[in-house]
Amino acid sequence: MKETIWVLNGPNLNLLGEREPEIYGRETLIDVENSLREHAERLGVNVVFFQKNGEGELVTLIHEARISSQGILINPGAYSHYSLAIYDALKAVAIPKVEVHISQVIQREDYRKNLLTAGACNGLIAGFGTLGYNLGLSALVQLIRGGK
Ligand code: CA2
Repeated sequence: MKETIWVLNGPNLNLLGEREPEIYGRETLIDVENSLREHAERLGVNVVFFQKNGEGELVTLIHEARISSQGILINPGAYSHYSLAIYDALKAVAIPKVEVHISQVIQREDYRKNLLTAGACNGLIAGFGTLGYNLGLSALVQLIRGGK
């Protein structure tokens, strides 16, 4: 049976493509989801998409993902840098998790260099633009199938 991956995007990512193209590119979140859908087809997995602006909403989805999915691909947006609640939720869920950032966060402002939630994930992909989501999905599928 096909594995199911939940793709969670955090605050403001619904506006992707509308501003700061020099940092985030021109693709919209719909473009990202379409590309991930195609990539998922190639990998033979199902993908289910969510975008939430609220911290608690993301926490609830992470809890639900442990029952309804085999892996989480997450871009927590600005929460990545300080949300202990999202960190704890990710820690509590024992399925593979990969965090993705569109921008190269470690080359940006100091407050973006603190990657709290990534510490609760199996791995982190940053700086490859929206391609990072597809790279993250590939990594996640390997983690799930390889059992690493
Ligand atoms: O690089 C990333 O993927 C970020 O997670 C994006 C977050 C930012 O707070 C993180 O530090 C790094 C910001 C998302 C804002 O999304 C928009 C992008 C372009 C246009 C409108 C919103």
